[in-house]
Amino acid sequence: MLSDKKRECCQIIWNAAQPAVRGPCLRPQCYTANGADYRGTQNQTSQHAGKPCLFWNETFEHPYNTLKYPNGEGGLGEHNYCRNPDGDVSPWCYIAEHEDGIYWKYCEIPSCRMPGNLGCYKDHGEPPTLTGTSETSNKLTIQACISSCRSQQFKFAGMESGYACFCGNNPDYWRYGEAASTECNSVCFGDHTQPCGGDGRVILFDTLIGACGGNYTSATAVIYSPDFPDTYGTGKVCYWTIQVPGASQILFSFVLFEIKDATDMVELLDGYTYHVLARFNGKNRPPHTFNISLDFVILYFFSDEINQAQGFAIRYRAVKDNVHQNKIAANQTLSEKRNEHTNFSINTARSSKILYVITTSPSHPSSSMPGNVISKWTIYSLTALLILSVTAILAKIFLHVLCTQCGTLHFSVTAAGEIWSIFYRPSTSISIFKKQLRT
Ligand SMILES: [Ca+2]
Repeated sequence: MLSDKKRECCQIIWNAAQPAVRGPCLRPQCYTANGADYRGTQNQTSQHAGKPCLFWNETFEHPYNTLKYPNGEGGLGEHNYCRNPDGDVSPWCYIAEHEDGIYWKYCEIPSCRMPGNLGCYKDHGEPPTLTGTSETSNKLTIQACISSCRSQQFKFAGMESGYACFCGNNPDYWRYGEAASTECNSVCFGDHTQPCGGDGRVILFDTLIGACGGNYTSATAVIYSPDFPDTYGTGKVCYWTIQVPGASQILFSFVLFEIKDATDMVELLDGYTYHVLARFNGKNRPPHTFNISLDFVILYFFSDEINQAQGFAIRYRAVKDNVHQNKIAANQTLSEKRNEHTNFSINTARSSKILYVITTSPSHPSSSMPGNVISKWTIYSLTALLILSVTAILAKIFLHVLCTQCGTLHFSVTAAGEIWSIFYRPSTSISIFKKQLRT
C-alpha cells in the first residue's frame, strides 16, 4: 500500500483539484494505456527478482528483433529494454526459455502508467472495489467503461476480466490492496490492444480521461483527446479551460500527438480574448514543448467525419511569477518575438527545449498565425450578445449595399425582413451564417 506522502505527491501530478488517492509518485513515462510509447530502460520483467530481458538484436528466432525492425520501429534497438512493438496490452520482452515453454513475459514497470490510470487493484466482490454501478459488455473498451461511468457522474471507472465495467466514487478502492500491473493484463473484449483488468483484478481510471471538455485549475495536469485511449470520435468539438490564477506562464508539452489529417485540429486560445495562439493538425505538428505567457488558456479540439486517429495527450505546468523568471520571459519575448510566427508555422521537429514565448499584447496580429484566413474579431463573452446584434444589423446593411454579386459566397442578399445571425467559431474567428428565423 502506498504511503500518504506518495499519495499526496501524485495528486499533484495528475490533478490537484480532485481529492482522490492517486497512483505511485513516479514521473510518468507512458501516456498510452498499453505502454506502446514506453522508451525507458527497465531491462527485466520486474524490478523485484524479475527475469532478465534478452537483447532485441539477439532474438532472431522470434518475430521481433532488430533484423526485422532495423529502424527503431516500436522502440526496438540494440538493447534489452521492455517494449511493446506489437500493440499488446503492456510492454514485454523475450526471456531465456522456461521449462514450460514460456519465452516472453510482460514487464512490471511502475513508471509506465499513464496519468489518470490509478492502478491495478484486487477485487473480492462483496462489496466490489468500486461500489457504484456495474455492467458487462463483449465490446468493452477502456473508454466505453469510462464514458458510461462519467455519464453517471462517477469519478472512477474500473475494468475487470476484459468485459466487466464498474463505476464508483468511493476513495477506498484500494482497501483490498493494490496488485502488480502485470495482473491487469487481460485484453479488453472490444479492443485487444488495451488492458481491461484481470481475474479478480480491476484496473482503475479517472473518468476525466477522454472527456470532451473540462475545467482545469490545478498547477499541472494531463489532458487527453476525447475518447482516449480509444481513437477520437467523429464530429467532436471540445473545449478545456486551463486557468491557474497567479501563473505568469503555462508550459505545454504534447507527450502524444497522433492526428493524421489536416482538418482535425488542436488549438490553443487566449482565455481572455479567444485569439487563436496556435493551431496544430496532421500537417502542422506541434513542437514538443512551448509556453504561453498567460494564466488562462483554452484548449480546443475539432474532428471532422473521416480519418480518426489516436489523438493527443498534452501536459501543462503553470509557472508562478518571480523576478528571475520575469527577466527570462521578457528576454525571450524580445529576442524571439520577431520570429515566433515563422517558428510556429515551420518548426515541426520535436524538441525538448522551449522554443518561444507566445505574447498576447492587444496589438498582437493574430491573423498572421497559420491557418487564419478570415480576419479576426474579438468578442468578449459578457458583451457578445450586444455585439452580435449590432453586427448583424451592420452586416445586413453592408450586404445590401455592397454585395449584389455575392454568388460565390455561401450566402446571398436576403429579402427584407429576414434576420441574420452571426455565430462565433473559435477556429475561424467569425463566420457568418444566414439563418432565416421563421416564427
Ligand atoms: Ca478527420
